[in-house]
Amino acid sequence: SPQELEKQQAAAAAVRWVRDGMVLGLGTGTTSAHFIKQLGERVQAGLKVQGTATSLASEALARQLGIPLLEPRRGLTFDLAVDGADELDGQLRLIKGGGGALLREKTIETASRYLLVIADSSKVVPVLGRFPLPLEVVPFALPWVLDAVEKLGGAPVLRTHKDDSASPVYSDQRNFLVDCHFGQIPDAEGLAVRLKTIPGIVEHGLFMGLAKAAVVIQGGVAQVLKP
Ligand code: DER
Repeated sequence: SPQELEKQQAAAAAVRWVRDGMVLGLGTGTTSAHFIKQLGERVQAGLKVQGTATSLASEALARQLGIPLLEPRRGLTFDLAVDGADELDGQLRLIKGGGGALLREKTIETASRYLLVIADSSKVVPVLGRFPLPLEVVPFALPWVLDAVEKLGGAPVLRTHKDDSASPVYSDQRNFLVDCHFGQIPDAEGLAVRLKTIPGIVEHGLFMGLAKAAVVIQGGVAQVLKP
């Protein structure tokens, strides 16, 4: 599909940012999967990098492709993290978490010197919030989190599997994921602060002040966007 091609193009552009010796944060989602696959080809051709993945799924893919992986340890920082986004605005504020990996993504990307977002053109928005904001929630706290999110103006929906089991989707940390439909988020910083006061919300999908650049395919060409 055209969107899949754009994801591959964005991933290919990002691979060219990688230098020998880099310690990389490896993102999660379909665009990041293209990046990891193309990075794997360069590793097999002799590129010397190490990485830590932002999800068990990305870790398995990277391992299968022979990308040397680093376990979490004190003081570990990343030269470059490459990851997708569900939405990005003009200041490179992001909504992430569509793939359910927001906790490890925000952890790794906060420990990274440089976060490069890779995205197809459909992700660029004037105002965040059309995409429902993902939260990672401790199961015990769910009812009260749903009440609190509603009070903030978001319609919260527990993320369930789309098969007839309708069983909850679990994060890699065995927590629930809740998607909050705000429609538009005019004050993302204010909402981020309020969400952090709600007990049981482990992490939210607003990523602000983290992305230094984004490679977005526009008109079939890779554009580099900066805040
Ligand atoms: O879950 C995530 O944060 C992913 O990076 C997501 O935001 C992008 O997923 P996609 O590349 O499959 O569109």
